[in-house]
Amino acid sequence: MATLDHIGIAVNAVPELAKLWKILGFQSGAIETVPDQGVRVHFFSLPGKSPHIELLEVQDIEGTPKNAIAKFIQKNGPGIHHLSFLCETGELDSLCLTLRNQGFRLIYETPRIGAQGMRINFIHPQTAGGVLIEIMEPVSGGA
Ligand code: CMX
Repeated sequence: MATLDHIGIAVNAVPELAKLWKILGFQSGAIETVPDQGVRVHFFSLPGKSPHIELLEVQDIEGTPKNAIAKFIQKNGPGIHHLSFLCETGELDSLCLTLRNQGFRLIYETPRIGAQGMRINFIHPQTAGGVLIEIMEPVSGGA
């Protein structure tokens, strides 16, 4: 079973939005650059509770082939970019297989490593009602 882990929000102005989430009681956590995704992730959490918030800031990295967040902001402006669901370690591959077999389009042939060392894949918004859905699992023995 997958649970809602976080909501990813594409942003231009991190400091203003950081202020908002702090007023709402969230604590700012780590800031992590994920070169593979061309993004800098700012984590905000309610202590001990899910879902948390990830503010996704474009990180210009030379050699990044395609920057999903930059393209999203260019087309839509800032806003909710994805919902992310967490499953148990060892469940992601079979979940991907089930989704594929049921006609859902996955972005990656095999999961990649994303923020916080998670194994991640995405369900394409065109087969998910216009919502980009991330599915992820902690890496075995880590994260
Ligand atoms: N939410 C909803 N719809 C989206 C979307 C999003 N986040 N991103 C793109 N779309 C829509 C586009 O607007 C487009 O709609 P129309 O066909 O109606 O015009 C459609 O999906 C397909 O667009 P596309 O041009 O074919 O594809 P894009 O180049 O825009 O790429 C996607 C879309 C999902 C394949 C790409 O963003 C991707 O590979 N995402 C996975 C990686 C990612 O998002 N990384 C950033 C977060 C990383 C992290 O959290 O660490």
